[in-house]
Amino acid sequence: MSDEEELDLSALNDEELVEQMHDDLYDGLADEITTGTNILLGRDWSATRVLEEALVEGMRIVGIDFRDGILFVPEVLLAANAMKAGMKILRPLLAETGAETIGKIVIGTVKGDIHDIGKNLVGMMLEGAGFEVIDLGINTDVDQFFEALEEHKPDILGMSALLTTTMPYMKVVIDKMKETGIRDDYIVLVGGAPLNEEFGKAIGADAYCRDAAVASETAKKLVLERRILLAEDA
Ligand code: B1M
Repeated sequence: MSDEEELDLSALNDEELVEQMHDDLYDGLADEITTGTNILLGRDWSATRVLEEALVEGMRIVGIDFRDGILFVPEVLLAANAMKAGMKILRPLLAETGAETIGKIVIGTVKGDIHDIGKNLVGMMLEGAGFEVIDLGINTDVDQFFEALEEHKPDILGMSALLTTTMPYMKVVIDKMKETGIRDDYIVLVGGAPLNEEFGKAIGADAYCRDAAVASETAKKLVLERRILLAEDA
C-alpha cells in the first residue's frame, strides 16, 4: 500500500486537507480528490469555496509547472482528470437554484483547442444562474457553431480558448456571423486565460469574461438589457 493510500484525509484539518488536495491534484489522484471534495462539503464548505480554494488553486499550481517544463502533457491530463472528478461532485450543487430558465447559451471551445475545464465551469455557473446550456464540447469549428445557433436559437453564443494560437479563431466565427447578417441576433461572450478585454473588443464580441462568475453575471445582465430593448422595439 502506498503512503497516499494510507493517509486518512478526514483526519487532516481544513488547511492541511486543502494542501493535500493540491498535491493530489498535482499527482492526478482522482479518488483522493473525490474524497477530499466530499469531506470539505461535509464540513459545510460551499461548493464555490471548494472549487476555488482546493481545485482551481491546485490547477493553477499544475499550470505553473507545466509552463516551466516540470510537468508534461500525460501528467497534466491526469491532473485534469482529477479536477473533473471533483467538479462532477460540485456540478449539481453549483447548478442547483430552482430558478426559472432565464435564457439559453450555446458554448464551445474553439477549433484546434481541447481545453475544456474552464468552459465546463462556465457552463455549470450559467446553469446555476438559470440558463439552459448547450455545450458543443471541444475543437468546435464555425460550421458546428452555426448549426447549433440554427437549431437551438440561443440568446448567447459563448466561446472558450486557452491557447494564443486558437484564440484568433473566435474572430473567424464572429466575422462569419457578420457576413451572414446574424451577428446582432446573438450576444457573443468570449473567455479563456490568454484573452483580455481589449482582445474581446477587437474581435467584435459583446464581452470578455475573466472567469465563470463574471460570465454568469455578464450573461444575466446582457440578456436582461436585450429583452428590454426588444420590448421597447415591439
Ligand atoms: Co494546456 N496549455 N496545452 N493542457 N493547459 C495551457 C493553457 C498553458 C497556459 C500552459 C502553460 O504553458 N503554462 C499553455 C498555453 C500557452 C499559450 O498558448 N498561451 C498550454 C499548452 C501550450 C498546451 C499544449 C500546446 C501543450 C503541448 O501539447 N505541448 C496542448 C494543446 C492541446 C490543444 O488544445 N490543442 C495542451 C494540452 C493540455 C492538456 C490536454 C494536457 C490539458 C487540458 C485538459 C482539459 O482541459 N480537459 C491542459 C491543461 C489542463 C492546461 C492548464 C495547466 C490548465 C487549464 C485549466 O484547466 N485551468 C493550462 C495552464 C493555465 O491555464 N494556467 C494550460 C483551470 C480553469 C478553471 O481555468 O481554463 O482559464 P481556465 O478557465 C477560466 C477562465 O479562463 C474563464 O472562466 C474559467 C473558469 O473561471 N473562461 C471563460 C474560460 N473559458 C471561458 C469561456 C467563456 C467565459 C469565460 O465564455 C463565455
